[in-house]
Amino acid sequence: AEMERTFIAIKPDGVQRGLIAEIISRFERKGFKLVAIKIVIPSKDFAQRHYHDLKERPFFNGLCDFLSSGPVLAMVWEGEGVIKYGRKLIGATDPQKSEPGTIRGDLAVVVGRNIIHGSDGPETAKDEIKLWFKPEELVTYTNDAEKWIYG
Ligand code: YYY
Ligand code: MG
Repeated sequence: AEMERTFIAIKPDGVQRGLIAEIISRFERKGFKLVAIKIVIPSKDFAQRHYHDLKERPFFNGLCDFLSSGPVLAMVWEGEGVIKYGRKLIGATDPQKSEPGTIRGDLAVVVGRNIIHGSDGPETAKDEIKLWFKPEELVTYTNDAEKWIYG
């Protein structure tokens, strides 16, 4: 299997709304493997670094204020195709456009409170994992279910 890792974060709205278990469950049931997890309140400076690609956008300041407004559940998930498929599980950025069955489609209503972040490609996944986690926080292990998930 061609294993990849992606950075997934439940934003302060998802944490406050009690959606941690619901969201983790969707990645876990799919067959992806959790290799890092922690809860943190990011500083505004850290939020700006996380969203640096968006610094010219009009919503950048509000977005960074929001991300640093409370606890964020930061995770790394591993699996074949997890970067792209993780984005599929999450759904479109604007929950008004996310399909039912996706995390944002089922659980969020407006773009400014869309409850979850997921890396959008291999390069950002690498950068975001490095920003949020120390190498020793990533756990490499074999899950016995893998032979049933991948054959
Ligand atoms: O990767 P994703 O989270 O789906 O969207 P991005 O285009 O990277 O934007 C990051 C974040 O910014 C988005 O999840 C909500 C917020 N945002 C916004 O508040 N208003 C917009 N018009 C676009 C994005
Ligand atoms: Mg993005």
